[in-house]
Amino acid sequence: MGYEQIAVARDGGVTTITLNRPEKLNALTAVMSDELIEAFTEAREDPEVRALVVTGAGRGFCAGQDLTEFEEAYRAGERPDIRDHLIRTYHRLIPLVVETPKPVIAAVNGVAAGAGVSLAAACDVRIASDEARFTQAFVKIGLVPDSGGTWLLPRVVGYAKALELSMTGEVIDAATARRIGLVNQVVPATAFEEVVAAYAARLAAMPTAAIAETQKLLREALGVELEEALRREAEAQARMGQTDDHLEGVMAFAEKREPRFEGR
Ligand code: LHQ
Repeated sequence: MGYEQIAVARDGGVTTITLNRPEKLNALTAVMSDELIEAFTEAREDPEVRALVVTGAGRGFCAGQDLTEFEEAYRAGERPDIRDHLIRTYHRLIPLVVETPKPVIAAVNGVAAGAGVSLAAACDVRIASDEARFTQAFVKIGLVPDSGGTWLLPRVVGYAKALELSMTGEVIDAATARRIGLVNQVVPATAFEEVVAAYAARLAAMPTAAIAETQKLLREALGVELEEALRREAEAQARMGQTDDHLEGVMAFAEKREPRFEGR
């Protein structure tokens, strides 16, 4: 389908979803949320898609909720219930990103604020341009972190840092984000697209069935006892042991050649 506020492109097994409101630093509207949900759903269901990249057009990654969507109502003296908006947008989008059974890379090209940080944190890997900045901006407008911010950020940077960033709304640069583990790597802006493309292609060539199971196991292991984690690992491993990719991996090792994985 044609999109208004995002762009979707395919290159081999990699789908790139670009937030496309550069003049507003890709602030999230209800329309953009719906389009992201549609694009993620399609990519999830398409067996040819083996890795995803989420990025922003222009100088921003995502400035969070488009505040003008609320401004008009506030000026008119209305106080719309934010909960309804959250349920209709982020409560559908964020779990969909987290649970996508394929590697999802946030290519954070520029500033990420509020729900933009949540969107990046919902991805599996974050690669930042050295021009990226991050702010848990919610507190600056008298709000609590939403869009999964209370759940995602502590899992990425730990409780203490998540709480500090959420209480201060401090803007941190890419190097600081790397130091606290908010991003996996920082790349000079001039090499950014090339590095992201190579990283995505590398992930797309991996045994993607095993990656899907790995994502789920790690995510769920944070909430279960060791015994239960061991049981789930064994169950998943029994399934993976039956895949063509497992056989191919072992054969390639024995034959001293590169494996050719097909995701099954
Ligand atoms: C924007 C935005 C934006 C609209 C930049 N909206 N236009 C959920 C439900 C309900 C309510 C509220 O929240 C939520 C979840 C959330 O995400 S809350 C957090 C919402 N986001 C923010 O509070 C961030 C607001 N933006 C900023 O603090 C700055 O723009 C950052 C730090 C992101 C970037 O600063 P600069 O690089 O100096 O850029 P800028 O401020 O000049 O922005 C460029 C343009 O983008 C500008 O428009 P203009 O027409 O004046 O050129 C901004 O108004 C627009 N823009 N963020 N969220």
